[in-house]
Amino acid sequence: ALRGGLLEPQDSESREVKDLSGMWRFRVDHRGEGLARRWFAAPLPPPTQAMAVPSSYNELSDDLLVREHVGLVWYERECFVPVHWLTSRVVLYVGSASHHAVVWLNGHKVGEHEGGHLPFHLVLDPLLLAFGKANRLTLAVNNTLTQTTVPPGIVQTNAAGRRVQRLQMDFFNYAGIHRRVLLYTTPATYLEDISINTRLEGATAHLNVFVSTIGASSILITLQEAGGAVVARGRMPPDPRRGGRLSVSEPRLWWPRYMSAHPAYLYTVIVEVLGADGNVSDVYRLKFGIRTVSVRADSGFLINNVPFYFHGFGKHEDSAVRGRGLDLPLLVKDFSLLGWIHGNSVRTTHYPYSEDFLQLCDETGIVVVAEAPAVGLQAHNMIRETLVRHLETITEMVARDKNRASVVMWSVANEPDSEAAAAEIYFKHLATHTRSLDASRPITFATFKNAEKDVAVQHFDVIMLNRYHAWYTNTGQLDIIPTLLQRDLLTWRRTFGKPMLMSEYGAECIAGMHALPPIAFSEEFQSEYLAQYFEVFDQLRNFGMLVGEHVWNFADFMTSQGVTRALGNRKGVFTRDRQPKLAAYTLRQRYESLANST
Ligand code: GCB
Repeated sequence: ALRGGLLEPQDSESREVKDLSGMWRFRVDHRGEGLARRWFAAPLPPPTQAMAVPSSYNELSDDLLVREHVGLVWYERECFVPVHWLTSRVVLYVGSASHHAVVWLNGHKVGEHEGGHLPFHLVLDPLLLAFGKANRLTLAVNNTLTQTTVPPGIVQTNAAGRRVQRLQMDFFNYAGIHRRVLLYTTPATYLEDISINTRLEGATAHLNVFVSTIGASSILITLQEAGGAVVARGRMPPDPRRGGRLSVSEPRLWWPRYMSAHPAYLYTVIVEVLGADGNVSDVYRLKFGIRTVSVRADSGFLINNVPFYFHGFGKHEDSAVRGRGLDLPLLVKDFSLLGWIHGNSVRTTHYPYSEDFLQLCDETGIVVVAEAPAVGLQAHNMIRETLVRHLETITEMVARDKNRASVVMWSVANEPDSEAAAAEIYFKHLATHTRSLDASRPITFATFKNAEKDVAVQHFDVIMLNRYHAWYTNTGQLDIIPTLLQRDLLTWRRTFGKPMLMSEYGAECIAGMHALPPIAFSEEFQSEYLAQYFEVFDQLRNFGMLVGEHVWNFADFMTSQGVTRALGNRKGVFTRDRQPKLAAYTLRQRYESLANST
């Protein structure tokens, strides 16, 4: 279980960070022998190869058996630890290792973590560290998904005797070290975690600040404007339950883009932790946007008490060569395209995205529905063992992302079998747990089931619907979309009376294929397909029933092989290398007019 917080490592007066990204030594454990042969006890036995960290390893080899490997791979590198770190806590941060990782330092196991999309921090025992010398860091990373992992999958043995991973999700099971690996320090008296809740009362914002610290005598909190001016300051005792309060009159609010001429305003919260001697021991800075979120059945989704309409995308962390590896140029490109197309929101389908992604959302006013990595749960997966892991991954997601202004809603799952009897109690647990961690944000999950039979939606605040009328059924019959969609949405509305977000709709298009009249897989078809949904969206939006629309998908992405997937899923309005299809222009026109009408 998570202990302490998941504060992102940072440099400050009291902290140092060393980036271990780069080339590591790497070996695929084809025979599953590494653990028994104690590959961690000495440098990895040859043959090893160079491997880029961060990246997925799957697309970096010419060998199909590497791409489709199921099981362990090994990463190893040396790192120097400065002598002056002797007086600090030294912590290893791994941003994401898919799916399960075990870590050794100089041959000694220092920890492990399960879950491929959230970071873990391991405090390194000073007795195991060689200060002023080289240390050997070894990670064994396992990509196996089973019936009780989150997300679930099944491993089978094929006719050639090879293990193959069957997935319950429509994206490639990229694996490896996907985000940064860092060493960082904190002083012995330090900030472990911080949470800030915002309340708006007239023209005043009240920030309730809760911190957890180790060894502190008191804590100083300062709120700074972007320009550096101090607007509020307070001292609080080191009691994590009591918290302190900062009040700001006439604050500059964090607004989504298009809702204000100056969106995405961020203050800086500076936390200073004082030790027993009364001196400042630790300093940590948090960029923080002041905003509130609420949901009302009649008026929809409110940000700062003003109705907000989502127009954006489901996405993936996915690109050629790098797979799911953190790719800063790609992030910059994607945000440029989001701007070009006038999008204002993203759901982090189907797992938590990198801190870098969320930071850009905070800074540019892109609103986020943050999703847990629970995709494709079937009835037989909804058992205690899965639930424990599922709750834990939600705990970690909320711990990491709770202070993000851009994150306005938690999604606990995508397309579970929410008509199964087991889903009722299973999803009730998820809802109760998520609310207990964060009462300030609405909760949801994406359903692809029917209003009459869904037993899970009742426990949530917003209904997210994934719909593919005239694609997976009645393929090509564009004319049936308005009728079926309207009937469908009105049934959900009548049954639950909750705000709805169209969280997925879309059709495949192989860029460069054309057909007039429009038929499936052509640019014209995808474009026309999206347009068929717009009229119904507008009707329901005007009644406050629909709070947004997210196209599936922002860009083409890799999936496992199958006869319905030609080198992956082609529902992107951009290609995998981020060039626009015809549908991107259609969507741009709509999103621009939505942006102008807010
Ligand atoms: C869905 C899933 C998404 C798939 C998409 C599709 O409903 O949530 O992961 O990629 O449909 O294209 O079928």
